[in-house]
Amino acid sequence: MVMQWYPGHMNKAKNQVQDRLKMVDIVLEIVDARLPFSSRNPVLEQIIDQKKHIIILNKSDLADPKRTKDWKVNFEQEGTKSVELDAKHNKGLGKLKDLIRGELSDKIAKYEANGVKNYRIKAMCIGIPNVGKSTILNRIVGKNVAVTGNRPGVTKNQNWLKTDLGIDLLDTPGILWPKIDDPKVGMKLALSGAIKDKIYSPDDVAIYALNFMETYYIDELMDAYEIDRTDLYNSTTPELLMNLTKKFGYKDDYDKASRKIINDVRKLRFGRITFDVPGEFYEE
Ligand SMILES: Nc1nc2c(ncn2[C@@H]2O[C@H](COP(=O)(O)OP(=O)(O)OP(=O)(O)O)[C@@H](O)[C@H]2O)c(=O)[nH]1
Ligand SMILES: [Mg+2]
Repeated sequence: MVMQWYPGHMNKAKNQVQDRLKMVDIVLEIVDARLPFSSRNPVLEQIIDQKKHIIILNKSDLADPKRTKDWKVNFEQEGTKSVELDAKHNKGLGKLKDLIRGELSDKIAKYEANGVKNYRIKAMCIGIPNVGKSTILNRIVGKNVAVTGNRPGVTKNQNWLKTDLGIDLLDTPGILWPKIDDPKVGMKLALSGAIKDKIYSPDDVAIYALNFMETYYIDELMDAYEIDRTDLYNSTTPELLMNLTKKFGYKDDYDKASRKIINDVRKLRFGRITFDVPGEFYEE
């Protein structure tokens, strides 16, 4: 399943990011902590390459804490500072603010040495849809000024938000890249909620999720759906989906069962799962 789209507004949004880049002092790249690799937009990465930037691993409340630590080390080794955040429950905000101020300390010192008063630092928030960009900015501002929602494509335009930290924050619409070549990346994006539900086929995504859990979170999978180990070993993943569909009482409605499984993943029925495994992307 190769997912392909390029709605006009995504193209426009990308150009807008490029335009604004000259004006800002720092870029805050927001990724989903459940998929810190797959939720990075390679097109945006290219654009921001030359700019000071940090990575925010948001939705860390949904991700596997051990893997989040591994990813932070991984980014650090690549030369990019990162911080984990749970914007929903407002956890990690202090560290984020310290990191932003720390990264901009040269700039701030320069303003102060030159006697510039009332200076404004400008930060731009970028990332794929639904990773929590607007929620994070609301947290930094301290009130709900940006519109948020649990679906991709909520923010339609760039908006400047003022904070009393002397920082102006630019909220931007989530941007996906034109063509997702790696089917696994597509599955993970669908699972996380970055892609509109009508674009992907739920059984492909559910089978991907079941297969991933069979490999990395087998106990959690068996517990949640009361699956016997022997049954699990004796069936292929598509067979497992068929068996579960019956077990849920959905007869042969695999779509309905698949949507339930996807929902269960999102609602932590199997605990906190991270779908990107550090190292997996560098093997040849
Ligand atoms: N569990 C959890 N949910 C979060 C977190 N941050 C944001 N959310 C939820 O994720 C959904 C999307 O948040 P938004 O802030 O609208 O995301 P966005 O990146 O601005 O999305 P677009 O504007 O569509 O690109 C909302 O339902 C938020 O409540 C978090 O740290 N943890
Ligand atoms: Mg938004």
